[in-house]
Amino acid sequence: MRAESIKSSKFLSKVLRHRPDLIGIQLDPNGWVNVEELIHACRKHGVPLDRETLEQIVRTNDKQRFAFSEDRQKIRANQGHSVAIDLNLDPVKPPDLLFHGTALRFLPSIRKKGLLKGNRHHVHLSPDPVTARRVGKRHGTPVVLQILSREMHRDGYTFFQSANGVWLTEFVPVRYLREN
Ligand code: HQG
Repeated sequence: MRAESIKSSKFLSKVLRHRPDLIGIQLDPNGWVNVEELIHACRKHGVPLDRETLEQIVRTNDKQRFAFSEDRQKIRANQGHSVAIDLNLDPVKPPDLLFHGTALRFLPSIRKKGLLKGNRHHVHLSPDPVTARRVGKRHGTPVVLQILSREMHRDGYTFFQSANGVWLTEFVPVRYLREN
């Protein structure tokens, strides 16, 4: 992706997940915004976006962070929101194990409190340890935790999977965490 597209992509993440107000737009209850409205608002705020660049960002984004609606009139972020929207995801049975990448410095607190969702809507879990390590690295020295997702599911915890393959759940209590 070109540097300019990466910059626009980061800006889009911010606007579509956390700060639609930055460019004076509102997300609908399911997180969608009209594409033309988004482009217009971005331009008005000095971000030179056009339909072609947006299509390219959605298509080539390394983690498939964004999706168009079926009629391609609307766009939303696939996960990671802090604003109150409902992605309308259906509960899915998770695999036996999932993974969570975090930083070493968070471990003492995680050992005490479990995995908390913080500002986001869910705790984000990865399908494999390699992906989890990459996620953890964003915060410092990475550590990968195993999540006993089969047991959690059996005990009544609900899991969702975002359109780009990230596993989501409300909270992971300490008893379902393994450190090796
Ligand atoms: C940690 C990226 C202390 C948690 C990624 C994490 C993901 C605790 C940090 C998505 C804790 C929150 C989300 C506790 C959890 N005490 N720390 N009890 N419980 N934490 O960024 O999972 O590139 O909000 O381990 O790939 O790192 O943005 O969550 O380290 O899918 O598309 O608190 O963001 O995707 O950090 O990442 P974050 P995350 P994008």
